[in-house]
Amino acid sequence: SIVVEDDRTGLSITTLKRAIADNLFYNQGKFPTIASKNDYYLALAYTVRDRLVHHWLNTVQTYLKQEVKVVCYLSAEFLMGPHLNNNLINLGIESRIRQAVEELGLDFQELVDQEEEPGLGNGGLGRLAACYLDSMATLEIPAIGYGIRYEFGIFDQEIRDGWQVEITDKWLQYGNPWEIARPEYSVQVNLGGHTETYVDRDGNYRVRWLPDRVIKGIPYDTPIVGYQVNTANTLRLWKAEAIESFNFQTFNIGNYYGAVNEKIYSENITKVLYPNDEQLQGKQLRLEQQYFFVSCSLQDMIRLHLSTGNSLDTFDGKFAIQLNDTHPAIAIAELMRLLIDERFMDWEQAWSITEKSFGYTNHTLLPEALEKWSLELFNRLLPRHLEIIYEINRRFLDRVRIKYPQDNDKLARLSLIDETGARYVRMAHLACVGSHAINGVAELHTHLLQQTVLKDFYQLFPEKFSNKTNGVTPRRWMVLSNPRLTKLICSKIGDSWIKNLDELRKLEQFVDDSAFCQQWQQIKQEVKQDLAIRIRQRTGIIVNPNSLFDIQAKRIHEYKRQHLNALHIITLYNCLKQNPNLDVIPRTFIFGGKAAPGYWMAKLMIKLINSVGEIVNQDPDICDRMKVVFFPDYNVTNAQPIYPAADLSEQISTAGKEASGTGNMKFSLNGALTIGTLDGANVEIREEVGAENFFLFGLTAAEVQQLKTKGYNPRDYYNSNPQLKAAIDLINSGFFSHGDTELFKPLTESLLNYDPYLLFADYQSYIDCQKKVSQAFRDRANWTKMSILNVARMGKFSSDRAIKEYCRDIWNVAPVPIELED
Ligand code: 26V
Repeated sequence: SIVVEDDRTGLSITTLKRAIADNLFYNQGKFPTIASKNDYYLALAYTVRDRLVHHWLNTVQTYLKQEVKVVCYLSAEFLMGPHLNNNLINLGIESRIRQAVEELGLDFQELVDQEEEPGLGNGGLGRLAACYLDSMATLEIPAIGYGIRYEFGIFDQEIRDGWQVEITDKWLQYGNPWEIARPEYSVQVNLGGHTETYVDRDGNYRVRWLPDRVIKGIPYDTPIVGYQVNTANTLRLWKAEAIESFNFQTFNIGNYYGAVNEKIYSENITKVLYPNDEQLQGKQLRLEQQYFFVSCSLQDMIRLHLSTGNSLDTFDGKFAIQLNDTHPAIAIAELMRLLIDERFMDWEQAWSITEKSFGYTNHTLLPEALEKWSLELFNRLLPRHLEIIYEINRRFLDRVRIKYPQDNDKLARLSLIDETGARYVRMAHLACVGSHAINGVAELHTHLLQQTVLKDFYQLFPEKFSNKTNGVTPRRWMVLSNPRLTKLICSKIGDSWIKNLDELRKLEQFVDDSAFCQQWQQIKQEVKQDLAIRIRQRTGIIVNPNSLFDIQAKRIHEYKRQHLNALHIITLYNCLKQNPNLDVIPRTFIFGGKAAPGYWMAKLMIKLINSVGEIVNQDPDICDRMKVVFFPDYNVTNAQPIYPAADLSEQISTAGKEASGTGNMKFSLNGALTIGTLDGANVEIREEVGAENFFLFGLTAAEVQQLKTKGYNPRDYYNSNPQLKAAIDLINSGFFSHGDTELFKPLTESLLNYDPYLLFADYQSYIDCQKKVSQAFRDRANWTKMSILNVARMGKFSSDRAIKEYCRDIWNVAPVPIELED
């Protein structure tokens, strides 16, 4: 029989081949003979996009028609990673596409590798937003991700002479096939100027804002396809541009270049992502970015809401707005302004709607990471918002005063304005007061939040607080990144675990099945071989795939303690030098991660790791027993083959400092065992996989607190621990730095004199625990068993579970299945 398939939607191999050729010719404007790899990638990407457009448009139409409640996830970062492969998996068309591409005589992987990943995030927080979008689409939850379309995402990292070098991330330079600009939904955003009061026709006092800058926000939409469902939600990112009319005045008096300059200034707002672990205080452009995307997004919600004929009275019933940290917290003042100044609602009603609409997720306890903006800057940029914040604060403190009469310290601690020195707006306080729900991202973190940074708020409104332990999407972090293990698991327990990760428990019945264990170990071996090849390509270092792959991959930060890992490496090296015939388990130490460009200590940590590697890797006494690798440019693309190759996952932050961690989940889900402290989600991972399948070391958060209170002297540990002393002394001797005894002094001196993250206090416990790891790895059969049990018990850490909890406890939203018409 004859089947006529539409070249835009058909899925037969013949149609797919024709569609790719068609897109190459008509979209790329190339004959096959002169087409580049990237041309072919783009032709393929458009072919895949064509096949999801009907999902996407039907989803949007269904939400509008049924007037459903929509989750609006406000985040300054979305670390999406490459789209092509993910879309293929979620659409379930990977094998057909692969076949079509191969029949065209092309290398599928080579085309996939062409995609520049959208690195619009720093690390955990941005990647969490991406996992949550995947889960919301898969669970058929109506959702829009709102954020910033940075022209330059997180910098690319190169390592030169052991140092990090930052390279501009020009991810858009060859075009982005996954986005569609929607200039017809552009909005205007005001900045600067002043406010004035006026009396309206009914005799009411009103305020208007007379800004001195107006910027246009243009939305760019990217579809977010759910796994094996018809839902395709939207990620809507805003780009800043100049409005044409604003500087007509300048234009007319002949200052053409002045007007063009204005345009350049306006477009600066969405130019570049800030590294979030750098001091951001006082960075005006950062506050402009935050306000810009928040105002665009809220105006967009109001437009959507009114377009279906609704009144703003019902706004909170139709939108659940989640604040991903305090970066978008200005939304609370902005929604108030939009409702009161622009829609003439009264304060009480506007406040009631605002409170019911917002939820706030906190992602860090580090005091230096809590956002605050000086009143001077705030007033200069957002004069009306400052007035609104003062009014929110006045009403809030009045309530506090009634509850705690004559407790001025309490009032000062709770105030939205920090007046302890120079005055600041405290964004976390604004978020707490303006939201009906506040959550931390792991049980320990939520507990510490309630006992420390948000203690007074917890006492005031305990009912607002809850925990939502983070999760990761098994689609990207297992199915896509570890196809071999996915296939093995599916062969045993089917594939429903991909949507219901708790079903991984069924793997427990196979831990004593020796054939299965053999296969499991075999796969780990193959994946390690693949990574070994990549390591050789990227660094020139040859590693032994039979060695224990010990991996720490995450942003470089003192609290994450990559330098503690380095101290272990140096200690092991010293042991081998003293005792050359020592029978040790060969290890490959692999690091990956970027340091914020202005964070000198983190950059020095990278240099230290590379310097130690340089010595260890070429020392003939060490032979094949130790290798140290710094894998450059750790990002989503590079992370995908790293997690599956780990035997050991390093999660060694100082207890109480890592809010949750999500890399810890990705490693364990892929069969790595964890060496870790009782920090963040490590605590819950250990609970789930069982203490006997987890390598625990170090002080607890409470012990850290006690030790600091009592007075911590790192030098005592140095003086009384010969191994530790030897490691530090070796660094200071210039042994790893071509005789330069000064290079690492800032690092060693900081440890000896302050050691704010208690490396020395945890050192011995870590070294002892690493010995146990090595011992355990000798018994490969048992190690494999532990690996299988880790995977089998990771169900809790699916982002699907996390999203279901947000839906139930915070958002009050339900799934909306999408039917495909036409
Ligand atoms: C910001 C700053 C700014 C000032 C200097 C120090 C510093 C350190 C960290 C940060 C990041 C704060 C927000 C953040 O990215 N938190 C991460 O969120 C992840 C998702 O919930 C979580 O897994 C990580 O543990 C947490 O660090």
